[in-house]
Amino acid sequence: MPFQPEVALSNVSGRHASKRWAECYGETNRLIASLNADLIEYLKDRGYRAAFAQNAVHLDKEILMSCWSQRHVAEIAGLGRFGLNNLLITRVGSCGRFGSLVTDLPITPDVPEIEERCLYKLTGKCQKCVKNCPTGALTEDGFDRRVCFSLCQENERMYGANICGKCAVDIPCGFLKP
Ligand code: B12
Repeated sequence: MPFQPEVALSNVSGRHASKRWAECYGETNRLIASLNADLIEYLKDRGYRAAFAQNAVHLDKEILMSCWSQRHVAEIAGLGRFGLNNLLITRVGSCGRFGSLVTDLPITPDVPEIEERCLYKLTGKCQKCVKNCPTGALTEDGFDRRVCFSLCQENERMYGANICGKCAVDIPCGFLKP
């Protein structure tokens, strides 16, 4: 689910996230849950089993990981490739969010994509996401989830949402034309 470009634009400047970006975190969480509920009902009405991972939005605050990775599910489902920003870049970009569910509906599986979309991975240049990161959590060598989390917590104290998103906005792969 891509964000609207104006939501991304609101989050470009400053160390902290914009209020709009923070509001959209809650809005998209609710949207993902309601889309999942509708899809599950649709599939069940047609005789298939379906469910979503209840713990998918929760993270274990010790290890800062969830037991369900939406990004890995999306990668396996052929929706995109990981960028230097550590986000999955789909055909419409990396400034968006994912939801998923499991079902026994027989579907021909898609295959993971092979082509890179990250300019840095393609050309060795760009690194705009690294430059945008206010904490240095994101570097050419990788991503430090604890450092990222510390700024997400600053935003949580301001807005009640554990977010940041500077690595997803004002970058060439934020929004792509399919
Ligand atoms: C815990 C968590 C965080 C923590 C830790 C982040 C981290 N990356 O570790 C904190 C709070 C710091 C955080 C920050 C952010 N998060 Co967050 N977060 C999650 C959450 C709840 C769980 C992630 C998790 O633990 N997964 C399990 C581990 C094992 O997998 P992983 O984190 O996906 O990490 C793997 C990838 O980096 C992958 N990887 C990297 N390169 C490659 C290359 C290949 C080929 C492969 C196969 C894998 C791979 O390997 C990593 C380790 O195994 C997910 C929702 C979910 N349930 O998936 C959202 C989620 C990952 N977050 C998301 C977002 C948008 C953000 C933020 C932008 C904050 C914001 N909303 O403003 C930042 C971005 C940080 C970043 N650049 O990664 C989105 C990502 C969307 C996207 N386009 O990729 C998700 C999927 C939420 C959603 N429903 O859409 N987040």
